[in-house]
Amino acid sequence: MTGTVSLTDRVVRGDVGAIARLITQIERRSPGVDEVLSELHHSAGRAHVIGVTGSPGSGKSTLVSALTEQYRRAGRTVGIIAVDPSSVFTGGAILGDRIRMAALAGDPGVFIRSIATRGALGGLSRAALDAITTLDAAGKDIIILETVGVGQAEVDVISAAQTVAVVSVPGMGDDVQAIKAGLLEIADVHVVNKSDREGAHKTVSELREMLRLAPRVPGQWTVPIKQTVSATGQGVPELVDRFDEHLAWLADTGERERRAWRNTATRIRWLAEELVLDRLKPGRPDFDRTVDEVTARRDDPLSAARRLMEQL
Ligand SMILES: Nc1nc2c(ncn2[C@@H]2O[C@H](COP(=O)(O)OP(=O)(O)O)[C@@H](O)[C@H]2O)c(=O)[nH]1
Ligand SMILES: [Mg+2]
Repeated sequence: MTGTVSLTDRVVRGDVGAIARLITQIERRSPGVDEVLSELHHSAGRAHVIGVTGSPGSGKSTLVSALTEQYRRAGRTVGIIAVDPSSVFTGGAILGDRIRMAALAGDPGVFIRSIATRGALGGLSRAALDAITTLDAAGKDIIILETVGVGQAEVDVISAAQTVAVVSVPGMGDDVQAIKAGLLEIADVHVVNKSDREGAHKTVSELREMLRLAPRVPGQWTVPIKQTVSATGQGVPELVDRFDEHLAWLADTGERERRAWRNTATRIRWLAEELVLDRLKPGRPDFDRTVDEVTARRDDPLSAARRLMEQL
């Protein structure tokens, strides 16, 4: 038990080794991790969580590096979580192979980690959210979550962010269609990265047109479109300004609390679902007995499910 308590304390003090160890335990769902996370929950809630999403190759990692450099120049600490279902890296601070990232990795004000879990995507979402809690409790000012913008699980994870940046690149007409399909509703800021390439203006006007068509409510946040060249850092200081403005808008309008409430509700429902399903599975004697009864038609499925729920 003392080990558990001291890990919590070390994480809250921002101990890099402790943070790394806890995130590994989160990925592995190690015993004892739940207690640490429940303690850390009370110290979290201060960070600005920024989600960066978009197609593979759109320059998200490069952008995240450039953003981090910008935040560090302003003296703000940064935690980076890359959610990568295909990542082969575990337990390491590896996020792409760029020299820039390596330089950031040597900065004590920056914590970089890519998260991977074997098994279901739901597990990945949970691990990412727990890693955010960890970095938040550890006192990082800014937490950046990099995810590939596909699938419901990704959208669920990104909902944990206060500010969501959707990255597009010039010359990908289909990409704008993809954004339309899934990510338009959740974008707080649109980034047209690789604006050194031909067609950037066309992408900007396509996005502008999409936003124009979206229903607008008075007092709503006006979603900006920012052009960047992550490779050189061009446009990145302005992007940071937009993120700051968005956070201020969230706070001023009460939207920050509303989002937090909504995300907490979702998270509790996920966890409750997980706990329930864990109790109701083959191999558990009361569950097996009930399945026998229903299969033999001495009981019906709905009554059985209701009774099992009551017994929980
Ligand atoms: N021309 C250009 N290339 C870029 C820019 N940003 C990133 N890249 C390149 O795009 C490729 C993919 O970048 P990466 O950050 O790994 O993309 P991710 O898969 O979205 O994380 C790399 O070769 C980067 O060097 C940019 O602004 N302009
Ligand atoms: Mg990447």
